[in-house]
Amino acid sequence: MNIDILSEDQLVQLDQLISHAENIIITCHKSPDGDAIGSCLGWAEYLRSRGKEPTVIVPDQYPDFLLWLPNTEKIVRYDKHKEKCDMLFKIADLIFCLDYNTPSRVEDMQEALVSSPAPRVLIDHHLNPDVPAVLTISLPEACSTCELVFRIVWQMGGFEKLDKHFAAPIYCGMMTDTGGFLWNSTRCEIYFIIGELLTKRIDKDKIYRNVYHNYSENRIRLMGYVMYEKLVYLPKFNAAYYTLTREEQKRFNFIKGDAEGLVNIPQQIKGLKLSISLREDSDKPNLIWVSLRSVDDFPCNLMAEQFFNGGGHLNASGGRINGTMEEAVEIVKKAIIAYENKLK
Ligand SMILES: [Mn+2]
Repeated sequence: MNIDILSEDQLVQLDQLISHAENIIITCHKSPDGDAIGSCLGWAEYLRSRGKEPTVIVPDQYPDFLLWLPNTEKIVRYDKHKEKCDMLFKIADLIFCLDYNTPSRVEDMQEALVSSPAPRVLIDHHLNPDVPAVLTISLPEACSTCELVFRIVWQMGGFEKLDKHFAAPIYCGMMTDTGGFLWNSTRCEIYFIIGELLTKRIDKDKIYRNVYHNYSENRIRLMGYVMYEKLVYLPKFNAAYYTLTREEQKRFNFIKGDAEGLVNIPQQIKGLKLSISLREDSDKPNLIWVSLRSVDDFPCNLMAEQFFNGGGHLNASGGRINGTMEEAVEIVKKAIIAYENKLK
């Protein structure tokens, strides 16, 4: 299968940029996810196989469920080591920008990134790439930046001498950006790549467990409680919502991230189009966080803008309400009625 993405000129240019560079930095966006971290680690591994010693610099903390990835201990956090990182950006002679399309996505690291004299190379799959770079490798149809990193390494002939230290992070990023190959993952190139990654003896089932089977007992019980006691299902509107108060969060020893993904669960109800979560802030009174999920063409983002001081993507949005939970529930009911035609 031909999975080449670079033109002959780009291939030569990238090869020469790497060959001539001594101080290479690899960066990704703020709040790095599996694809951001995976692509940085995979690309670093490739550069090491070419005798380079790149530094992976990330703007801030990445999730615990990625800690098992090989070489995470080598990652430098900008928020923790600003001075050291600023110095590295000054002496850098090549910077890779992975998994983001515009400099503002690195937030506090932006100044260091754009003022560095080093040429930048962008490798990304978001729409409208806008990072000043000598080489922009952008392919929005790719499932992940990890897919792009693989295809570049493959085309450069570097895959053969790499091992699972490359394959594991690349697989991990492809998996997390597709929700475990549940969405945006129907292109056959993806499975060609997975087939090749498996030859490096990664345990894909274990990678899945490391990332997704990572809950505390409390979180599992909270999930059961919310779905059994708190979910309000409105079959006439193909919608559902639930509330989660501060008291309840305390009862289940709620920690940051425990509510993550809860709002997706009601979507497993047959025919459901809209799921809404209302969660009281764990500290601030009268602040309710709203999450919305939808399927097909139901515009969560418009509803979030109109009713919840928020916005987002077509099928996944968020917002906030300043008020009590009772008031928030009333707003949700109004919003559902306002969108009745689109829900039925
Ligand atoms: Mn990505």
